[in-house]
Parts: sequence; C-alpha cells; structure tokens
Amino acid sequence: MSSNHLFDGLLSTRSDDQRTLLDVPGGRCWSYAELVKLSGQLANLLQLSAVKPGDRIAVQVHKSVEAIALYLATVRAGAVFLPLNTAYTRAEVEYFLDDAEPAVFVCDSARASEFDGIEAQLFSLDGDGDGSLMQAAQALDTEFENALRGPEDLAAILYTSGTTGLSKGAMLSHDNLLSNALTLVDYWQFSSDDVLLHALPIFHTHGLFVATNIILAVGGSMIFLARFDVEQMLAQLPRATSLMGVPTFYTRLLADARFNRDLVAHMRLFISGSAPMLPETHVQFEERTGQRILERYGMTETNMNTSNPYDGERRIGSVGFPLPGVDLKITNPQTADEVSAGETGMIEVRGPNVFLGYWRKPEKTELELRANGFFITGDLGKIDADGYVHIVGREKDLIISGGYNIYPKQIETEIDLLDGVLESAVFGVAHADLGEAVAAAVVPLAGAELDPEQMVHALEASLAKFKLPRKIFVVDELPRNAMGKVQKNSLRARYG
Ligand code: MLC
Ligand code: AMP
Repeated sequence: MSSNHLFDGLLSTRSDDQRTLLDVPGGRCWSYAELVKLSGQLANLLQLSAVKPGDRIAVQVHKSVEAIALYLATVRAGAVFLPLNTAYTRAEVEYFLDDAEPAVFVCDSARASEFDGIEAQLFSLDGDGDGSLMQAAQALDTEFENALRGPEDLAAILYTSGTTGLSKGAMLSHDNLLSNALTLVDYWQFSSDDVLLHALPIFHTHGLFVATNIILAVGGSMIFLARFDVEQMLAQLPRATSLMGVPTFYTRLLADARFNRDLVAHMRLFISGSAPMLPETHVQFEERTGQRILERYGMTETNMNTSNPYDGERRIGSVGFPLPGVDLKITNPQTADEVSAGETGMIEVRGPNVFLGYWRKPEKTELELRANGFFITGDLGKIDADGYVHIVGREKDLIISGGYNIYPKQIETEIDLLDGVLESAVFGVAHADLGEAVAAAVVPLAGAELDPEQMVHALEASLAKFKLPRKIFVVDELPRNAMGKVQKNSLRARYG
C-alpha cells in the first residue's frame, strides 16, 4: 500500500541508495540517498512553516539540486508544487501569487526585496544553493514521515496562459505524474544505466516531469546543467546515454561542426518535443549522426500523449502513436463528432495523464475538459493510414518560441495600454533558431507617432523578456474578416 503515491512510486526504494542521481559539472555528484535526506530536511521545514497538505508552494528559482529537493519535499509534505519561469516579472508573478494563494514562496535572493510584504512566507534560494531556505533547513532532521496522499490528490499546479490572456493553473495529480513517468520509462526503454543529459529548465513539464520523474522512477542518473549551452553540451555528451530537448537544442547542436557521428556514436536515444521539429532538422540530424530523433507530443495539461516508437519506424513529421493507456481521437471542432479516417480536426485525449482541471476556474475547465474525460487540446491533427498522429496546426492562438509558449492576447493587452496605441495584433513568425518568434502589428491613435524601440522598452516592466516582440510593425489598420476577426494568417504572410 502506498502512503504517498508519487514519492513512493518514484523513490520509496532509494532512501539508502548511494548511486549518483545528479552529477553537476563543475560541482559534485549527489546520490539518491543525499537527495532523499535533503528533501526530508526541506519537508520538515515546510511542516515547521505550518504548511498543510494541499497548500501551494510557489517557486521561482534558478535550476539547482536544492530546487529538485524542494520539489520532492513539497510532494512529501503533501503540498502542491508550483514552479514559475525565472523570466517572469514581478507583475506576472503577482498574478500567480494572488490566484494560487501559496503558503510559501521561494525566489532568488537577488529578487527577494521585490516580494517584501507578500502574504506567503518568503524564502530565498539561489542557483548555488545559498539563501534563507537552506539556512533554515540545514539543522533540521533528515528523516520525515511523508504525508498520506492518494493517486487523485494534487501534486502540482503549472500555469499555462490561454487565448483570453489569463493564465490558468493546470492541476496535476500524483497519478497524472507517476503513471505518465512509468509509461514513458517502458516506452522509451529507460533503465538504471541511463545517464540523461539534462539541460532543460525545471519549471516546465518537459524538464521537471518528463525528464526528472523518468530518471527518478528508473533509478538512473542525470548530468545536470544549469542551462543549455553548446560548449557544455559538447563536453558532456560523451558521458551521456540520452538527451531530451526542444527543437532549438538540436538546431544549435547541428550548427556546430564538432557535433558529429563520433561524438554521439554511444548515445542510446535523442528525444525532441514541446514544439514542432522541422523535417529538415530530422534529416540533417540523421545525416550527421546516423541516428533518428524520437519525437513525441505533450502539453502541460496532459503530460505526454503520443510518441514515436523506440523500436520500429520513427516517422518524420509525425508525433507517433498514442501512448499505452491514452485514448486519442480527432474531432470536428464545431460538432465534436469524430472525423473520417485521415481527415484533419481537433486532437482530443483521455487517459490517466489528463489533468484534473484548472485551479479555481471551473468554467474554463468545462470548456476544455469534456464530461467524458476527453481534453480538447487546441492542436489540430490527423492520423495517417498506419496510425501515426500528425500535428498539422493549432486552433489556439499560440506562439511557441524556443519551446516556451506565448499567448498573443497577454502581449496585445499590454501593448494596447501603451500611450498612442489604438490596437494591436501579436503573431508568430518563422525564426531559424527559436522556431517561431514574436512579432506585433500596431495601429497608432490618430496623430500619434509610435517608436517600436521605446515600446519594447516600456513592455519590459510587465512582460518576461522571452515574450517581448522582436519586431513591431506600425500599420494603418489590422486585416479583418467579415466577422471583424483579425486575420493573423495574413499578418504572418505579409510580415513573416
Ligand atoms: C531566451 N530568450 C528567448 C527564449 N529563451 N526568447 C524567446 N524564446 C525563448 N525560448 C531570450 C532571453 O530573454 C534573452 O533576451 C535572449 O533570448 C537570450 O537568452 P538566453 O538565456 O541566452 O537564451 P538561451 O539560454 O539560449 O535559451 C534558449 C533556449 C531556452 C531555447 C535554450 O529558451 C530553453 O531552454 N527552452 C526550453 C523551454 C522548455 O523547456 N519548454 C518546455 C515546455 S513544456 P535578451 O533580450 O536578454 O537578449 C511543454 C510540454 C511538452 O511544452 O510537450 O514538453
Ligand atoms: P505547453 O502547454 O506549454 O505544455 O505546450 C504544449 C503545446 O506544445 C502543445 O499543445 C503543442 O501545441 C505543442 N507541442 C508539444 N510537443 C509538440 C511536438 N512534438 N510537435 C508539435 N507541437 C508540439
């Protein structure tokens, strides 16, 4: 019998395991036993801070071993982990704090003064592990009796923006996370011999749940890089067996001639996801290395939905088959009926991976999560004659830049607040490095003069840097259809 579903499923047998879990280049190796102890100390600290099961622990910190321990501590204390992108501005974070009402907020000490006076108890944690969090935890017991948590209990909330510009917290249960990790371990044939080169951020599904949970579940290890950096990747690849990345990782590696067949001949598996990979990147990768990248498809609300096979054909341009236990169908977005074989429509998914709903937003949940359990992904796709799923577009108005999701509405709202602006439309344009980049078309108020550079500067106060438009076009009017809806396709065609 499990007492804490996720922790037991990932780590119950590893409290005394001296093998390496995290290998930090330039730092040291951390064993499973050490991480479990560290998480015990931090769980004791959470308990001392009056954190109760179900309370949220919001975390905006640089990637570190201690941050992983804090994730595990939160799970052990029965609380709900709420990681936030380090690029979010104070204004953006304030929204999450108001909405989620966390009991504890942990941020970098350089930014702690921005959050003086918040309701939550404030701790600091820096990329090197310094800060008030570890100081307070240091002297505490490493043993901790885990809070009882069942499969349906909340383990994490991850915010995703929406087409309305309002971020929604996707509620993920213990079993959403555990079941998906165990499925992927099998599907991708991970073993305790695996050494995953980890260069993703740990505030999103990809780096935190797909990468980290899989390795924890299987007892493998990770070479833990603070961020993606080509030099570091080239230095560490010879020691790794597997890599997970967004397409930008692969295009940047391919741009370096030192990334060649010899360097990666020993590698077992390269996985890509979070954004579409161009067929030419697949082809170039295969030409250069003799290996084919395994592409899979997932999202914050559902973890991983589909994957190309480990053995068998990894089909370029496809995201593979529904994972075991995942039902996937293609429907007509207007009628919700299933379309005929091979036709394009809305991708809907159901399974143990699908989230519980949006935090405190039952009306949004109702719009996207059907009563029969199918989640309406907002992605348009089709299933080919051999059963491979292909994503052919998005119905949701979304830009994916370097694997980060950017919802135009939030940026349009901020641009429209600027002096001299009548209205704006934000859209994605093709970008060689990031896949897509943010562009904006802005209509000035009659007689107003707009300076794009000053506008971007003004937006820095409210928007994370990765959301800032890389190009602003000042236009007389926005292209609209007969219904009055702005035609972003025509903006993309004109300015792309
Ligand atoms: C950084 N910048 C970006 C950006 N990343 N701009 C647009 N899009 C991005 N993704 C900006 C910075 O603000 C900075 O601006 C400049 O670009 C250079 O910053 P950097 O820090 O040097 O960038 P770099 O480290 O090279 O980051 C690029 C990257 C990174 C692609 C390596 O963004 C990354 O690791 N992306 C992965 C995202 C991810 O994990 N997604 C998974 C989501 S989960 P300035 O002005 O200061 O120069 C999900 C579900 C699923 O989608 O299926 O997996
Ligand atoms: P997020 O909600 O941030 O987790 O992003 C999820 C979205 O990323 C999905 O809805 C897709 O639009 C996109 N995505 C993820 N993986 C892929 C992929 N392999 N190919 C194309 N799009 C993808």
